[in-house]
Amino acid sequence: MTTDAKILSALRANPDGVSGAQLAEDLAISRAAIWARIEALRTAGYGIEAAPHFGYKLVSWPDALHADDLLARLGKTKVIGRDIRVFEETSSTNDVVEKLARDGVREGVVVFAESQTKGRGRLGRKWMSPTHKGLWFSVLLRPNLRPQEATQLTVISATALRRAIKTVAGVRVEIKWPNDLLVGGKKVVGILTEMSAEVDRVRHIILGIGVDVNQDAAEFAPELRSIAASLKLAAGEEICRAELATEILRELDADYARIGGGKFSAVADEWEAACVTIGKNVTVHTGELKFRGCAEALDDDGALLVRTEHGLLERVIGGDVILEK
Ligand code: BT5
Repeated sequence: MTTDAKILSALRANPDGVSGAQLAEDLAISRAAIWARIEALRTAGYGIEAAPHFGYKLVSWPDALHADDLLARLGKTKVIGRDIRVFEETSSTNDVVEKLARDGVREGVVVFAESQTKGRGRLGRKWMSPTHKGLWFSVLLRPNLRPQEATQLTVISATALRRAIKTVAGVRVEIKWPNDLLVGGKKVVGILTEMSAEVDRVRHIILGIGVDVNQDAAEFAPELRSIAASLKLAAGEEICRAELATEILRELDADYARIGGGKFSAVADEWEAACVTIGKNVTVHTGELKFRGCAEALDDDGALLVRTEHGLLERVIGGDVILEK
């Protein structure tokens, strides 16, 4: 952890205040150095009061993502969030993480951007990422999985996001296979899983996650207004993005450990219970193929099992699934 993260962590752990002398001792640096870092944090928008007897006290924080703040809020995780980086603007956080992956950075690094100029969905679609309104981030993973098991990671992302959103925003979201979270039928989260693999082994996976957090209805592009929503619109109040971000990473880390521990089936059960796709008539588009059927269940590796109109059971591992009304 950096010095700033340690200071923020200590301030959060001591809501009544902590003295400069105590901070200096705990962090093994001078009081002057503590004072300099407190000034820098104030410049970054943190409201830190200095009271004669209680020392420093954190009274407010900016609506901005700050790597040190996220690390301090998150505390220790097994893998995901050991390293967090925040950019004010990038093309796509998936591209930034792809580069880190090629440079050999270890798994668990998370890259957030306050806005993306080339945020993308699947199949080259655009993902709107307005500044400071959502969580636009990507996670690098190097799981011990076969390529055909990669869908498991989209599945755990959905369950982790669902729990975190319930805890922080109090909003119950539904899952639509494979990568959407919906509120009242409108999309609030999209997940883009990109993989680099050999024939029988995943090299790395990049989980790209977009969460619409604090947009008002008018802030969505006209073409998205009937299909997209934000958590603020669903909850009726502004959501603290830093708090939501850290809760998501905490839950994701827990579910990732469940996969590593061979407990994917438990996650799959939770996923199925929250999934609006199961039991519905659907139209599936995969590449050139298009067929209709009934979504019956999730397979062991995360694939969707669809019983076609002709009675065949098809395993769907990608593409688009449209729910029939
Ligand atoms: C997705 O694709 O839903 C995956 C979105 C992943 C976005 C994250 S943000 C961080 C990381 N970096 C990236 O560059 N991407 C990831 P798909 O299922 O193809 O859905 C795309 C469609 O969703 C678009 O064609 C629009 O109709 C709609 N859409 C675009 N922006 C949206 C938004 N902000 N909220 C809801 N729907 C949106």
